[in-house]
Amino acid sequence: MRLMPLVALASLVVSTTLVAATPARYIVHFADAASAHAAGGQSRHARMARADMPRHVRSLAAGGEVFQLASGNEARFAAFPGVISVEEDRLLVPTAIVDSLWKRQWYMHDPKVGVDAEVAWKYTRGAGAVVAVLDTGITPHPEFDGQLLPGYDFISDAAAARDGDGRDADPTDMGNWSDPGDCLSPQGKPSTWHGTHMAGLVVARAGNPPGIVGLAPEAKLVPVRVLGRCGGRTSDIADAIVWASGGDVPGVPRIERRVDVINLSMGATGACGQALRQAIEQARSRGTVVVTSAGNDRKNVNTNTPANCPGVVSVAALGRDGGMAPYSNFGQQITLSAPGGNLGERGFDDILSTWNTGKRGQERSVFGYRGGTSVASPQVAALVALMRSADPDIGVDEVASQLVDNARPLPGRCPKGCGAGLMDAGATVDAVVEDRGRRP
Ligand SMILES: [Ca+2]
Ligand SMILES: [Ca+2]
Ligand SMILES: [Ca+2]
Repeated sequence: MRLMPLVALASLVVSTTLVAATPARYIVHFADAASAHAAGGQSRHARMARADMPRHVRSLAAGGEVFQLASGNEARFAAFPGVISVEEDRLLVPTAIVDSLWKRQWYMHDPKVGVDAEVAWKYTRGAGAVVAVLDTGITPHPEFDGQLLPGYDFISDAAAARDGDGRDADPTDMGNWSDPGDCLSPQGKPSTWHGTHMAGLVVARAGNPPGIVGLAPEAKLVPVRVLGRCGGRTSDIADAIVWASGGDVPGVPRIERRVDVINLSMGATGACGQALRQAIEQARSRGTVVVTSAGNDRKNVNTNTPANCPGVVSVAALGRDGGMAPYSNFGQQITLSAPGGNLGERGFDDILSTWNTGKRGQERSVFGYRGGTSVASPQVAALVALMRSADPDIGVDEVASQLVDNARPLPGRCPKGCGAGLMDAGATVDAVVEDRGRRP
């Protein structure tokens, strides 16, 4: 993983670009003021006889005369004496403020292995849709300013939560570092800021601040904290799924509106238990799509839960070459795949998103690369947000079938099963918009 401190980012660049406009106006340059004057008079006289002659508009301060003329009649200027040159009075538009790390977000725009974000953005950037990320919580980051809705902290064990109490309304990520001997592991590990990385992939702001942009930058994100020290309990995760999808959880105020999609970039070995099964089925019945990572165990996905739960959209990871990433789970229960990176061989082949420098507690907000099926899943969740923004009435099963029907054939190899192929945001949103138009 590589860190890119915020301070190293180049300043905001706003430049202008020349673009060709409908050439209805021209700037004509004359050899001398007398010729210019004569041309102005000539055009007035000529127009009394013929409406398609140039009309003088004004003189420019630095030289040149502006004329209006029907497009394609430029030859009319030849009748003027002393003309040196004629140029279109072209329209200039501000260049979009580009996120300075956009080029490094290959997973969004690479023609072969990217998800085709820009085609989807012709229709929508996610306005009106809401995504819940159930994860380690959230850290403050300039890319999240104005992007978050109130979340909740479902970790009921204060020791795992590290915030001094059980469930509460503050989903701030307190860090999930472990000391040697913790979590049945001899080695200690630094905090992962996993939820922060997931959130950026969905809703990092377009343009300002000029870092990255999420796939659904006009959607809103509900940060829900369920993973703490050594992970998260099924019981807390099941309650959080019910809550985010608009259901009642005793002792927790109901969410203002059910989210369109829940992202679960998490897993454990084993069958799908009844608690998660019921929570997911309830969420689906209320109209919330559940997207999960397939897991990074190089195994059949049917060994990993919740990716093996009925009704979920389960997402395998592709490497930089567009084939199945070597760490990814696979198999018949994969719905589709998304870019997940190569896991660290070369940092920039992984997935860039929002991050924090703290080894234990939070420190500075930065950007960092991570790989895994974890980072593949929220890209699909963000696409679901775009779909719901394009068509708020699209149902849970229709979302899944559109994702599948519009996935691209894999650019690389996946003999063991990567579902329908590579998620294609452009083709999928295009299809949703078309179908919406057909609905009576
Ligand atoms: Ca707490
Ligand atoms: Ca808390
Ligand atoms: Ca940004």
